Amino acid sequence: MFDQLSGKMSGVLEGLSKNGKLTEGDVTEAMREVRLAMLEADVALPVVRDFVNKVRERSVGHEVLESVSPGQAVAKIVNDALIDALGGAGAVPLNLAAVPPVPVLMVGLQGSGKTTTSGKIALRLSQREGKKVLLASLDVYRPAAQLQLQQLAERVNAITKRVTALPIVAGQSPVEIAKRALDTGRREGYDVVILDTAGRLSIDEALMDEVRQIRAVTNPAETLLVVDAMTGQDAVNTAKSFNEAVGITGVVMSRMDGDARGGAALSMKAITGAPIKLTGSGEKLEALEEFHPERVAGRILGLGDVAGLVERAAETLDHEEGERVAKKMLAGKFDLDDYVSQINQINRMGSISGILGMLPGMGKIKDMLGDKEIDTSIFKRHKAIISSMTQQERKTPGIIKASRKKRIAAGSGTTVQEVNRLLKQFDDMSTMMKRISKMGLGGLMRGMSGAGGLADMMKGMGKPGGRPPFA
Ligand SMILES: Nc1nc2c(ncn2[C@@H]2O[C@H](COP(=O)(O)OP(=O)(O)O)[C@@H](O)[C@H]2O)c(=O)[nH]1
Ligand SMILES: [Mg+2]
Repeated sequence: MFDQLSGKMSGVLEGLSKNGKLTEGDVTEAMREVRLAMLEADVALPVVRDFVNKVRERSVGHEVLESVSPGQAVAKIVNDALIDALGGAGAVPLNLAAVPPVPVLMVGLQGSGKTTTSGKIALRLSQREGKKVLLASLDVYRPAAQLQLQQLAERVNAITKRVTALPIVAGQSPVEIAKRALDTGRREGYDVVILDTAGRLSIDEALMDEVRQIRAVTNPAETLLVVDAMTGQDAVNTAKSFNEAVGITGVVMSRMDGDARGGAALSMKAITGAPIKLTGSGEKLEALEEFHPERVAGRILGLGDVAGLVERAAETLDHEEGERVAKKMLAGKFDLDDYVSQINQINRMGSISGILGMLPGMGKIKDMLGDKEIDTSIFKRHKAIISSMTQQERKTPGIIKASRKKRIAAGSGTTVQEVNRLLKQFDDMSTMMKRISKMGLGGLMRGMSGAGGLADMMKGMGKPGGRPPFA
């Protein structure tokens, strides 16, 4: 997700930062490239046009072009405009402020991921907020669909002990099931009732009618549309139709783990007015994330998503290890041993390409591997190289000079070039992390645009001996 766009956008901004001075012509040229990159990423045309105009307008003023580092000033404008397009700073949380049992209605086309997402949301609410959740399948067209939700509920319940599926009663209509779900929820003291509706292969009146009827009898606090990120513009058009026909309160974008180009995420808010609230990044129950526009913008511009990574690490690793890694990362102090520990945890944390995208400076390793299948053998080789180092070398890689490199390469069955590459990449990673840690986790969370955010970070990077921000 966003790989190609990210590569191009950071390339354009890097180009701008190289020049000390910028002319209006430079900005125009850069915006032409940004426009192409966004169109290639499948961003909707009106959104692209708006974005480019906005950035151009803000960039060609005197304050920007005559500033000390105009390239970085433009980069900040681009960052802000990306955050806007993605829905504005800060994740939009699920709204569960209603009298329990709070109904949450899941809608969308067939195969978009509604049932899976219902299970994921049940896990999240029961695990993090201690909510008691009832899952009800209103899909009466495919008998297997109700069983699918029942099995999901059992899997979630095995983890949190607070989730149940509404018993299946043959012959009931979706509206009848919805009423029964709310009655059961009330009687048995559930906090949330998730109503998983049937989809259709395409949008039709019958589907919309059914959703409208269910809405009318349940009055849901959230009507969440699940769309498949891989379908690009179609996802946006689907959302537009659903919003016009039945009204939605938020979008869940599934399959963010696929190689979608990212255009749907960038177009959703502008075209539909509905915020993306959650994203799905895999088939596992844990693969559900909040959507933080400022973090996504950071990833698109190659700044990495350290906040997201730290969060994910803290959730997935055992708690102590999570705290330890998070602290060291934020202190800009992690060493090669920590890198190995990261490698060891990567499988547990989810898709490798997802993690690589979150690590600042790791974009290059990803390019090296090509964008087909991420080949995990590189990590095995890195582990081999690091295991051939002494304790001291792992803590202070700076001491590894020519003769040590030869010894390490021989010991690990690799080459000096490979050792060099690992050290260089590790160095890139540490530099980037130190820089990001300067603004603090809080600053990062508040968004990369505010005071103490990207602007401050850029000041640091503009210092003599500093590196360009997007290198
Ligand atoms: N890779 C990936 N697969 C997903 C994701 N969400 C759902 N799926 C898969 O998509 C398929 C259809 O999902 P399902 O929940 O049954 O869709 P529904 O018809 O809308 O209820 C299933 O095989 C899911 O495992 C996701 O975020 N990533
Ligand atoms: Mg389903």
